[in-house]
Amino acid sequence: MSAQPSTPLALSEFAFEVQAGLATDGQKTLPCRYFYDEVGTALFQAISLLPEYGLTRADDRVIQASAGELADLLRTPVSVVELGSGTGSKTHRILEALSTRASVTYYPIDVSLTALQCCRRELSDVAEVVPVEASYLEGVTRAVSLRKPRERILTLFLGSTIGNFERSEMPRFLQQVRARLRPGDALLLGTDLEKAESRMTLAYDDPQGVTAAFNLNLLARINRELGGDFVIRDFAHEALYNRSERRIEMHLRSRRDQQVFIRDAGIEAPFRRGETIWTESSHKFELPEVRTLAADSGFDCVRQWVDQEWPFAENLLIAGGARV
Ligand code: AVJ
Repeated sequence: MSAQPSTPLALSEFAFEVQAGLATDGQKTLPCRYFYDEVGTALFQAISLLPEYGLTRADDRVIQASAGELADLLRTPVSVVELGSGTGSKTHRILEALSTRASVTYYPIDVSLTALQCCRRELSDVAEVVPVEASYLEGVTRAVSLRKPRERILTLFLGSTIGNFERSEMPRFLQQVRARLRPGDALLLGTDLEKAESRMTLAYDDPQGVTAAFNLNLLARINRELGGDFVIRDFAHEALYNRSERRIEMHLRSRRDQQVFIRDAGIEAPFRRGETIWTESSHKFELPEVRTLAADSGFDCVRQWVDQEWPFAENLLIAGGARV
């Protein structure tokens, strides 16, 4: 009602999504992929070091422990395609395990050139790194078009990023990945598992406030890039566990009645005290559910490796039901 979308010029994708998410009478939302500007990427790296956020370390441990077996299961020469440009020890260990057989080509896919450059620096000692600056699905299309004869593709989708999708969108996304692969190609999928509620909520609301800073940075980014006038201290970070949907939801709650003007999105957004912007969902999984998700997407889940300290699974999916 009171928010007035006006589009004198073509809006950037960011401006368009901010307008769509905030100029509504219903639940306000912002897409979580906009967390990751330079500040947000640094804050996420800090989150992954917090004692309360065990997810990244668990992902890393399972990969260190399973990379050898993974390489044995895949046997034939492999090119690795990663959704998101992995850095550091996770991807390094996988490439290293695979490269004992034959030289490996590695295609990191990311929309951030900085992330891709960083990734090339860290991984070119174990693989030929071919960065692909594109969205995930476009990137997969491009990478598989460069496949050599008799070569198998291993796609990596780590860190439980799949958990940020709506549950109903997960099979659709994985089907689209599957459609670009051949029978016998593989997808290694990282999924955070459901655990005690207090552990989950603390992981997304750490006492040092790093996750709060990560969440609030989205408003600061709108101020920086779109000429917004958010007063950051007038919003509070919140993380709650939605039991029926089995997901952590992050919100930014308005501390008072206020109006926020965002120049480049062409809106003046009204907030009631207590109203929230829903910024992220992180779905949690059960092991059988991942096997069903795989089957619904045209994959066979042939192996699940689980971390005992922080329940997290690495799932090996094979396209088209072909045997490994
Ligand atoms: C990187 C998407 C897996 O959802 O747990 C961390 C992002 N959000 N703390 C997650 C995140 C809040 C993270 N992923």
